[in-house]
Amino acid sequence: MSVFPRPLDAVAFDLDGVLTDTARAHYRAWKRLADSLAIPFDEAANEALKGVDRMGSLALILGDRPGYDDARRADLAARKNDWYLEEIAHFGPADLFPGAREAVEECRAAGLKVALASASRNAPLLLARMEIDALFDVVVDPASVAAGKPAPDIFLAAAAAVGAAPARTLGVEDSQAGIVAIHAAGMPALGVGEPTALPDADHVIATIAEFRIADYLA
Ligand code: B16
Ligand code: MG
Repeated sequence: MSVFPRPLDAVAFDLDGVLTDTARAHYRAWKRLADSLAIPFDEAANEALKGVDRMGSLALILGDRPGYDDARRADLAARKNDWYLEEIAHFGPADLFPGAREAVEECRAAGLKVALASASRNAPLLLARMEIDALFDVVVDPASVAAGKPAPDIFLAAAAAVGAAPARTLGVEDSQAGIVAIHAAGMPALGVGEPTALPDADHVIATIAEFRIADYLA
């Protein structure tokens, strides 16, 4: 039985892969790093990195290869981020997915609080460049939570920051790690993407253009 429709007070959106295609930019930057280290890395391997924070992603790429102490890892992560910043240097409102701004505006119009629950430390920069920063009541700082996705911390922080109960906060995610995090927080989970890649989501839409808050709100 579907968990929707249900009473909701808030929506916590993921950013990368939900509102904009930075997933591609992350992939290209990680691919550049992996190639420079002669570590095999492809789009299939990249799936596991989606939603996972920067150091966690690097750990997944390096695996158990020896010779990567903390200082080297910090250096590699900084290099990847520089390349990522190059990738998003020209981002603007046109880089929002079709329907992304409307999805957030619809939630606000329905009287719901809107939070951003992105693992990306670059999220505030991206929101500003895409000119949607003013639409969010709260942007959770991923550095402020103890554990990244798939831990529930960032979604719990998002709900708490807007004063909503987790069970009345809809989480919207494109990554399996994110769906696991949403459920661990006790929230209903809407997946955006390929249903087979998001088997645990309570419902999956192909893109954010399909998002209609009325489909989920009782
Ligand atoms: P940064 P999300 C996540 O954003 C990305 O999906 C993930 O690929 C990335 O490693 C992570 O942000 C950290 O990003 O290096 O910019 O801090 O999907 O949670 O919005
Ligand atoms: Mg994402």
